[in-house]
Amino acid sequence: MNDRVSVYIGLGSNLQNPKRQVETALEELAQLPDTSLLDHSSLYRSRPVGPQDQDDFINAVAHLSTALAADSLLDALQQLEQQHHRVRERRWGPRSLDLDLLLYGARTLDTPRLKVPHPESAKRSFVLLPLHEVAPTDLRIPGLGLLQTLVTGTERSDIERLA
Ligand code: A4P
Ligand code: MG
Repeated sequence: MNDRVSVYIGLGSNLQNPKRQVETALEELAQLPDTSLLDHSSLYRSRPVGPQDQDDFINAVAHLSTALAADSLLDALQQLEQQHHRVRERRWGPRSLDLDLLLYGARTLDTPRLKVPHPESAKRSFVLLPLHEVAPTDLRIPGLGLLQTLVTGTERSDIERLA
Protein backbone atom coordinates (compact mmCIF):
# COMPACT_ATOMS: atom_id res chain seq x y z
CA MET A 1 0.00 0.00 0.00
CA ASN A 2 1.29 3.46 -0.94
CA ASP A 3 1.61 6.09 1.71
CA ARG A 4 -1.51 8.11 2.07
CA VAL A 5 -1.54 11.61 0.67
CA SER A 6 -3.66 14.53 1.86
CA VAL A 7 -5.63 15.93 -1.07
CA TYR A 8 -8.21 18.68 -1.54
CA ILE A 9 -10.96 18.51 -4.16
CA GLY A 10 -12.97 21.51 -5.34
CA LEU A 11 -16.61 20.76 -6.13
CA GLY A 12 -18.84 22.99 -8.24
CA SER A 13 -22.29 22.75 -9.81
CA ASN A 14 -24.80 25.17 -11.29
CA LEU A 15 -27.26 22.81 -12.92
CA GLN A 16 -29.97 20.39 -11.92
CA ASN A 17 -30.30 21.00 -8.23
CA PRO A 18 -26.70 22.07 -7.58
CA LYS A 19 -26.90 21.59 -3.80
CA ARG A 20 -27.99 18.01 -4.25
CA GLN A 21 -25.27 17.45 -6.87
CA VAL A 22 -22.58 18.61 -4.45
CA GLU A 23 -23.99 16.74 -1.45
CA THR A 24 -24.22 13.51 -3.46
CA ALA A 25 -20.70 14.00 -4.82
CA LEU A 26 -19.37 14.33 -1.26
CA GLU A 27 -20.95 10.98 -0.40
CA GLU A 28 -19.44 9.47 -3.55
CA LEU A 29 -15.98 10.84 -2.78
CA ALA A 30 -16.21 9.08 0.60
CA GLN A 31 -16.73 5.77 -1.27
CA LEU A 32 -13.66 6.00 -3.54
CA PRO A 33 -11.29 3.03 -3.22
CA ASP A 34 -8.26 3.40 -0.92
CA THR A 35 -9.55 6.81 0.06
CA SER A 36 -11.16 8.40 3.12
CA LEU A 37 -13.14 11.60 3.32
CA LEU A 38 -11.57 13.46 6.25
CA ASP A 39 -13.65 16.61 6.15
CA HIS A 40 -15.60 18.92 3.92
CA SER A 41 -16.43 22.60 3.94
CA SER A 42 -19.81 24.26 4.09
CA LEU A 43 -21.59 24.83 0.83
CA TYR A 44 -21.12 28.26 -0.75
CA ARG A 45 -23.23 30.07 -3.31
CA SER A 46 -21.07 32.03 -5.76
CA ARG A 47 -21.60 34.23 -8.80
CA PRO A 48 -20.27 32.58 -11.95
CA VAL A 49 -16.69 33.33 -12.88
CA GLY A 50 -16.56 33.47 -16.67
CA PRO A 51 -19.74 33.70 -18.77
CA GLN A 52 -22.40 35.55 -16.75
CA ASP A 53 -25.45 34.17 -18.57
CA GLN A 54 -25.60 31.16 -16.30
CA ASP A 55 -26.92 30.44 -12.82
CA ASP A 56 -24.97 30.90 -9.61
CA PHE A 57 -22.77 28.00 -8.56
CA ILE A 58 -22.76 25.92 -5.44
CA ASN A 59 -19.16 25.24 -4.40
CA ALA A 60 -17.45 23.28 -1.66
CA VAL A 61 -14.08 21.70 -0.90
CA ALA A 62 -13.45 18.15 0.33
CA HIS A 63 -10.36 17.00 2.22
CA LEU A 64 -9.41 13.40 1.46
CA SER A 65 -6.66 11.05 2.40
CA THR A 66 -5.85 8.67 -0.44
CA ALA A 67 -3.45 5.94 -1.50
CA LEU A 68 -4.41 6.52 -5.15
CA ALA A 69 -1.80 7.97 -7.47
CA ALA A 70 -2.75 11.42 -8.78
CA ASP A 71 -3.70 10.19 -12.26
CA SER A 72 -5.83 7.36 -10.83
CA LEU A 73 -7.56 9.85 -8.59
CA LEU A 74 -8.25 12.08 -11.61
CA ASP A 75 -9.70 9.05 -13.45
CA ALA A 76 -12.01 8.43 -10.50
CA LEU A 77 -13.06 12.10 -10.33
CA GLN A 78 -13.82 12.16 -14.05
CA GLN A 79 -15.91 9.00 -13.68
CA LEU A 80 -17.94 10.67 -10.95
CA GLU A 81 -18.36 13.75 -13.12
CA GLN A 82 -19.69 11.58 -15.91
CA GLN A 83 -22.21 9.95 -13.60
CA HIS A 84 -23.50 13.42 -12.79
CA HIS A 85 -23.56 14.59 -16.39
CA ARG A 86 -26.45 12.34 -17.28
CA VAL A 87 -29.21 14.65 -18.30
CA ARG A 88 -32.26 12.58 -19.03
CA GLU A 89 -34.52 15.20 -20.52
CA ARG A 90 -32.06 16.91 -22.83
CA ARG A 91 -29.43 15.45 -25.13
CA TRP A 92 -26.00 17.07 -24.92
CA GLY A 93 -27.11 18.94 -21.83
CA PRO A 94 -24.49 20.95 -19.98
CA ARG A 95 -22.39 19.56 -17.16
CA SER A 96 -23.78 19.42 -13.69
CA LEU A 97 -20.67 18.67 -11.66
CA ASP A 98 -17.07 19.84 -11.80
CA LEU A 99 -14.46 18.14 -9.64
CA ASP A 100 -11.03 19.79 -9.58
CA LEU A 101 -7.99 18.30 -7.92
CA LEU A 102 -6.78 21.40 -6.08
CA LEU A 103 -3.88 19.97 -4.08
CA TYR A 104 -2.14 16.61 -4.00
CA GLY A 105 0.00 16.72 -0.87
CA ALA A 106 2.67 19.36 -1.38
CA ARG A 107 3.39 18.20 -4.90
CA THR A 108 3.44 20.21 -8.08
CA LEU A 109 2.23 18.31 -11.15
CA ASP A 110 2.31 19.64 -14.67
CA THR A 111 1.23 17.16 -17.33
CA PRO A 112 -1.17 17.64 -20.24
CA ARG A 113 -3.94 16.01 -18.15
CA LEU A 114 -3.16 17.32 -14.74
CA LYS A 115 -2.01 20.65 -13.39
CA VAL A 116 -1.73 20.78 -9.61
CA PRO A 117 -2.16 23.10 -7.80
CA HIS A 118 -5.15 23.90 -9.97
CA PRO A 119 -3.77 26.99 -11.75
CA GLU A 120 -6.75 29.28 -11.17
CA SER A 121 -6.98 28.51 -7.43
CA ALA A 122 -5.35 31.66 -6.15
CA LYS A 123 -7.77 33.95 -7.99
CA ARG A 124 -10.98 32.21 -6.98
CA SER A 125 -12.80 32.95 -3.77
CA PHE A 126 -15.04 29.91 -4.39
CA VAL A 127 -11.88 27.80 -3.98
CA LEU A 128 -10.01 29.79 -1.32
CA LEU A 129 -12.83 30.33 1.20
CA PRO A 130 -14.04 26.70 1.44
CA LEU A 131 -10.43 25.47 1.34
CA HIS A 132 -9.61 27.77 4.24
CA GLU A 133 -12.43 26.20 6.25
CA VAL A 134 -10.96 22.68 6.08
CA ALA A 135 -7.21 23.20 5.66
CA PRO A 136 -4.66 23.80 8.42
CA THR A 137 -4.03 27.52 8.93
CA ASP A 138 -0.41 27.22 7.81
CA LEU A 139 -1.24 25.45 4.53
CA ARG A 140 1.07 26.54 1.74
CA ILE A 141 -0.08 26.19 -1.84
CA PRO A 142 3.00 25.24 -3.86
CA GLY A 143 4.00 28.10 -6.15
CA LEU A 144 1.24 30.38 -4.85
CA GLY A 145 2.04 30.98 -1.20
CA LEU A 146 0.32 30.77 2.15
CA LEU A 147 -3.40 30.07 1.98
CA GLN A 148 -3.95 32.55 4.83
CA THR A 149 -2.40 35.37 2.76
CA LEU A 150 -4.36 34.44 -0.37
CA VAL A 151 -7.62 34.38 1.59
CA THR A 152 -6.99 37.81 3.08
CA GLY A 153 -6.81 39.37 -0.38
CA THR A 154 -9.74 37.55 -1.93
CA GLU A 155 -12.93 39.23 -3.18
CA ARG A 156 -15.93 38.33 -0.98
CA SER A 157 -18.78 40.24 -2.59
CA ASP A 158 -19.65 37.47 -5.04
CA ILE A 159 -19.84 34.61 -2.58
CA GLU A 160 -21.94 33.65 0.43
CA ARG A 161 -21.57 30.77 2.84
CA LEU A 162 -24.77 28.78 3.23
CA ALA A 163 -25.96 27.74 6.67
N1 A4P B 1 -7.10 19.16 -15.63
C1 A4P B 1 -5.88 19.71 -15.49
N2 A4P B 1 -5.59 19.90 -14.22
C2 A4P B 1 -6.66 19.47 -13.49
C3 A4P B 1 -6.92 19.42 -12.10
N3 A4P B 1 -6.04 19.87 -11.20
N4 A4P B 1 -8.13 18.92 -11.71
C4 A4P B 1 -7.69 18.84 -16.92
C5 A4P B 1 -9.04 18.48 -12.62
N5 A4P B 1 -8.83 18.50 -13.98
C6 A4P B 1 -7.64 19.00 -14.39
O1 A4P B 1 -11.48 19.96 -17.28
C7 A4P B 1 -10.73 20.01 -18.47
C8 A4P B 1 -9.45 19.22 -18.27
O2 A4P B 1 -8.67 19.79 -17.25
C9 A4P B 1 -9.63 17.78 -17.83
O3 A4P B 1 -9.75 16.90 -18.90
C10 A4P B 1 -8.38 17.47 -17.00
O4 A4P B 1 -7.51 16.57 -17.66
P1 A4P B 1 -13.03 19.94 -17.32
O5 A4P B 1 -13.49 19.93 -15.89
O6 A4P B 1 -13.49 18.88 -18.23
O7 A4P B 1 -13.38 21.32 -18.06
P2 A4P B 1 -13.82 22.68 -17.46
O8 A4P B 1 -14.17 22.55 -16.02
O9 A4P B 1 -14.83 23.27 -18.37
O10 A4P B 1 -12.53 23.53 -17.59
P3 A4P B 1 -11.70 24.05 -16.45
O11 A4P B 1 -10.59 24.84 -17.06
O12 A4P B 1 -11.34 22.97 -15.49
O13 A4P B 1 -12.72 25.02 -15.79
P4 A4P B 1 -12.68 25.32 -14.31
O14 A4P B 1 -11.41 26.03 -14.04
O15 A4P B 1 -12.98 24.12 -13.51
O16 A4P B 1 -13.85 26.37 -14.22
N6 A4P B 1 -17.68 29.98 -11.23
C11 A4P B 1 -18.04 29.71 -9.96
N7 A4P B 1 -18.57 30.65 -9.19
N8 A4P B 1 -17.86 28.44 -9.44
C12 A4P B 1 -17.31 27.42 -10.20
O17 A4P B 1 -17.18 26.29 -9.70
N9 A4P B 1 -16.33 26.77 -12.31
C13 A4P B 1 -15.93 27.04 -13.55
C14 A4P B 1 -15.20 26.00 -14.31
C15 A4P B 1 -16.11 28.37 -14.13
N10 A4P B 1 -16.76 29.32 -13.25
C16 A4P B 1 -17.12 29.02 -12.02
C17 A4P B 1 -16.91 27.70 -11.53
MG1 MG C 1 -12.78 21.48 -14.05
